[in-house]
Amino acid sequence: MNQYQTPPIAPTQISFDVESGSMSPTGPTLIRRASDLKGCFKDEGALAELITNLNPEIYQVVSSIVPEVSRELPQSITTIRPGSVSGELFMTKGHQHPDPQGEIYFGLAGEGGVIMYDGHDTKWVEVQVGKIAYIPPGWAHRSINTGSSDYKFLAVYPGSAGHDYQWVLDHGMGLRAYFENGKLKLEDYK
Ligand code: PAN
Ligand code: ZN
Repeated sequence: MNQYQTPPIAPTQISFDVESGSMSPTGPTLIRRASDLKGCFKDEGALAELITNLNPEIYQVVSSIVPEVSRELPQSITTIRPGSVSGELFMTKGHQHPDPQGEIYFGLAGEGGVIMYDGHDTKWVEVQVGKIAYIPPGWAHRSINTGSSDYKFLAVYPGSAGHDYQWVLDHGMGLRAYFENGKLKLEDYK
């Protein structure tokens, strides 16, 4: 054991399966349904209707065994289902890292991207298969499925970064992503 291992994670191989969006050995899995995304979509009435009717899964996050603790480098695969609420594309809740540190997203399958917002400027970065989106420290981030199949990406982030969801509810994301006339349309948040 060396001085930095708290708790010790042995050097290890982690497999990821793009088809199922899973990792092995696997850590915690989180499923977020429509009811978990209150406050995210502009059309709150349409979201409420979706919750009453089906409350479908919007996305899931499968984590590896590497824990979210200081000096470790956890990873997770997010799978966002295709769909929209009144044209606003299915998305993750989005968060800010309270301990501002960089993060990378590797595109694994489908079509999507990430809205980043630092409280002043907002950026849209596509995340295709074979591309990496770099999220700098201090930029809140929210992922969007812009296609008609599952959109999957692998996230790698510092274990001490933390996740602040309230920041996005309080500040917004600068942009909203819609599917209109067969293509992606980004609009001011409002
Ligand atoms: C990602 C996200 C994941 C789900 O692993 O946590 O895509 O998005 P929300 O956390 O906003 O629900 C990441 O950015 N981790 O830091
Ligand atoms: Zn993050």
